Amino acid sequence: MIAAQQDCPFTPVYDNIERDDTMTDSIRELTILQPDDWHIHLRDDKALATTVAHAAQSFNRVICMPNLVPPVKNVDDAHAYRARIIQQLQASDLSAERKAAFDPRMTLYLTDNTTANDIEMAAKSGIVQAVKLYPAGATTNSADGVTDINARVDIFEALEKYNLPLLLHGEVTHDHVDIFDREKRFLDEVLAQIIIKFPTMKIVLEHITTSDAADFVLAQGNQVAATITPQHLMFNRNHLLVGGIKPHFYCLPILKRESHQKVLLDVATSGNPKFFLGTDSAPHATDAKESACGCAGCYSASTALPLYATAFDSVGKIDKLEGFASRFGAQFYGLPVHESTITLINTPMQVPTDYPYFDGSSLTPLMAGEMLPWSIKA
Ligand code: OTD
Ligand code: ZN
Ligand code: ZN
Repeated sequence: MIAAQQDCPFTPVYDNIERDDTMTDSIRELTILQPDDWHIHLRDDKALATTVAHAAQSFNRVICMPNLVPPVKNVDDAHAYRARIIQQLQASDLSAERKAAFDPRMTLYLTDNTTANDIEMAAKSGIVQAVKLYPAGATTNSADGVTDINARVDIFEALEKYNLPLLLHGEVTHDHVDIFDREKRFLDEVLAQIIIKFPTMKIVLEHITTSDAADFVLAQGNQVAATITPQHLMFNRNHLLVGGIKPHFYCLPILKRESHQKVLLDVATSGNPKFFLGTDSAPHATDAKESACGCAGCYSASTALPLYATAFDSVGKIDKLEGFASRFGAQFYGLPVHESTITLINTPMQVPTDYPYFDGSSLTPLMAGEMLPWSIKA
């Protein structure tokens, strides 16, 4: 099915970025502290057989998004979901060392019915790392999200009190707002006011896609940070739309214009600890993406580090990868960095064209079949 790419003019990502070779040419290997993924969708049940093994290959901690059907709404749901993930981890053929290192951290899905008591229980649970706010209808499985954010002040008070971070899908969802403007409108119309009212609440603006979001985060105190995905560092809306619609680049928030991509690369590689790794790896079966109404989400769990390394190297900043991937997120969440390491090597790898998924379906990863200049050293 993906054969369409052969007919589709495809620009290798690093061709559209001005390359600065001055510092990377001498570096052939890069050993960094073991990284964490602060935003991932592992899904549930049979999907976990694929996604957990892929994530646990490279990441120690992963923050598991709660947009299951039904969502993870309270601490009991979170315990049960974590147990299903661990069961799949144990059943995988990963090494004993990787199994011991993998630590899925849970999130609660904030709804109109979440109570302050739910937040208190979450903060004391030891497994819930944060609470996720989806404006209702913003992305996949967000129908149970919050319909009126300003009506949830009791929850924000509880988050502040218990120092539990609020993770935001930062887009407004009104039908009349252009899809390319939805992130900026959320910052201006919603988030700015929330921050004024709750100045000490820890907030992560997830998967930022615009220079507006980068500037917004830079203008706030240290309690506000952002994650950035590999696709938003490597691609822009031309990759999605020029020469044919490429459904495997379709995710939400949607890819923006190249000027935004460049700013995201700038801040991600700047060494500023407000910006850290969150893949937003979001699996959908290949036929659900290659469809007249294709699902949103890019799958990157298995090749995330080579993807990020490629993006950082494309601007001569591979030396900034360790902070972004392995230090800044832990720092924000108040967790220790890991002692183990992982080595990337400047040896090309081919991204698999697909992976087996559940019930005979397949999963097409981001950049399926393409060559990446960086790989993980065996
Ligand atoms: N974006 N797809 C999904 C989630 C994310 O907004 C997100 O976090 C998904 O499939 O769960 C997507 O495009
Ligand atoms: Zn989101
Ligand atoms: Zn997500």
